[in-house]
Amino acid sequence: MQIKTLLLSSVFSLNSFSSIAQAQTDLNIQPQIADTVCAQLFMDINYGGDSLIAWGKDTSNQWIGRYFNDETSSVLVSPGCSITLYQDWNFGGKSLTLYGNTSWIGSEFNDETSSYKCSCN
Ligand SMILES: [Ca+2]
Repeated sequence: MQIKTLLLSSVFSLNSFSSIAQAQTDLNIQPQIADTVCAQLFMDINYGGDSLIAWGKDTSNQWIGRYFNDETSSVLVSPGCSITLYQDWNFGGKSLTLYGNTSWIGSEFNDETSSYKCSCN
């Protein structure tokens, strides 16, 4: 229970990609946590490059981490889910809400995301 709480609250607060990868590995042995993918953020257009998964039906990340900061260019959004991307950490600055898969988030928001909120029906 302690591990589940820790993963849910901190997996996207981790600063390095290696830490994120480790957390995702840990999630693989907790299938009840990994059941819902709210969205998947990609560094490149057309869902290319390294990606970051937003696990859970209602999740937020006030700091996307140094590795992913100002990198997001495309996003897969699970059916029934939506994600709001924020330009600054702690949900600050401009925002952009996506309601479905978005192969290119547009020049205005490209490489700008520093935090996000994601939820599913
Ligand atoms: Ca990018």
